[in-house]
Amino acid sequence: MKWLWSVSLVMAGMVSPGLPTDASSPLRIVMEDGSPYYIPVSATVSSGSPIRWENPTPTHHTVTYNGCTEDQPHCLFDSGPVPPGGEFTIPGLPSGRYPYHCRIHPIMRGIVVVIDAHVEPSRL
Ligand SMILES: [Cu+2]
Repeated sequence: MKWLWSVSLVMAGMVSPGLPTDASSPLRIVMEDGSPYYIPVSATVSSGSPIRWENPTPTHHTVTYNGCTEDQPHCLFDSGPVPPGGEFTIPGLPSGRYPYHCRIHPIMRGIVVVIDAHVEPSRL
């Protein structure tokens, strides 16, 4: 039934079949208890593409943009505690470099590099 539903969406024009898969499906980043903690630790994604962090570890972690401090309002994303088995997804970001860390374990650090997409994201 699932493939039939997908075909129906494409035929109805709700899903553009011409977009590359990396522009529509989230980039996956997996949290780990050991170094490098976020895999990949440096993730590159096109602007407008969503990013999803998954937590398969037995402990809580966060995905917190480094600009998120109590003194600064420049908090572009902060997951809050993501429980074991949980995940956190953000919509597309504009191009730029976004270093982030885990509030609970500050040794955990990663970066998302967003590059300009050549294809306009679909407008639904
Ligand atoms: Cu952590």
